[in-house]
Amino acid sequence: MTETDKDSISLLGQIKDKLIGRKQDWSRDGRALTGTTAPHAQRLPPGQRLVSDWPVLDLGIQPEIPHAAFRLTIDGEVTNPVTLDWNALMDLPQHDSVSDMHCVTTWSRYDNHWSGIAVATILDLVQPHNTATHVLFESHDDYTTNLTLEQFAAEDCYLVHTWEGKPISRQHGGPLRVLVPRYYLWKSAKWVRRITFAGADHPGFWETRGYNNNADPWLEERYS
Ligand SMILES: Nc1nc2c(c(=O)[nH]1)N[C@H]1C(S)=C(S)[C@@H](COP(=O)(O)O)O[C@H]1N2
Ligand SMILES: [Mo]
Repeated sequence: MTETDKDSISLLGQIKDKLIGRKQDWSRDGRALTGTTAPHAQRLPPGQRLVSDWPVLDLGIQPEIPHAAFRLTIDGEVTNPVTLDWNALMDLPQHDSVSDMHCVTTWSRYDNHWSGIAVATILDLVQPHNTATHVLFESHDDYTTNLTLEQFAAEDCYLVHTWEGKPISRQHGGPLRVLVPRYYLWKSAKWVRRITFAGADHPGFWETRGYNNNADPWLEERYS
């Protein structure tokens, strides 16, 4: 092991200690509890700073998916598995919404205007079995992320194609991305191609690389 390796390992240890320490402080003064009892009483989650631009974060691949080639498969523990092309997706009821985004790299962006398909519409369409407890998302860059069905079924979750009145750009996951605004943005898959309902949890790309499985910004669930 080189000195640099040792330095970075002890640095990680310090960060981890600091994070654990902070969480312990919060749980002592009860602040962590606001995440479940009054989630949005404080609009800016702890440790976040407001930005007015929209940063781009991904694995370095930004797949291009023309509408003609677009397919979204929704399968797993459901009564009606479907593969939707772009027209089928657009034929579903469309909804507008406004929500904030919170990225684990500490930026937050308020009042984003979206259009897309409500998760409730998707649930109506595919009819998850009552054995379904979790959802796995797969994207065209092979990124994956996971949620509980309860997290995904929240009323502010959408499959979105439009941001501020314009098609979501390729760099931000267009033509279609997932939007799960009450969790850190790594839970919102860009370029989504498959949504699988399951009876067990399947941790995704970041969740198997040290990120927190639950990812609630108000509980500062950044790392595992
Ligand atoms: N397909 C895919 N989705 C992804 C990612 C990715 O690398 N690939 N990165 C995640 C992370 S870590 C973040 S912070 C957000 C960033 O979204 P943005 O680039 O539109 O800001 O996308 C999430 N969804
Ligand atoms: Mo991220």
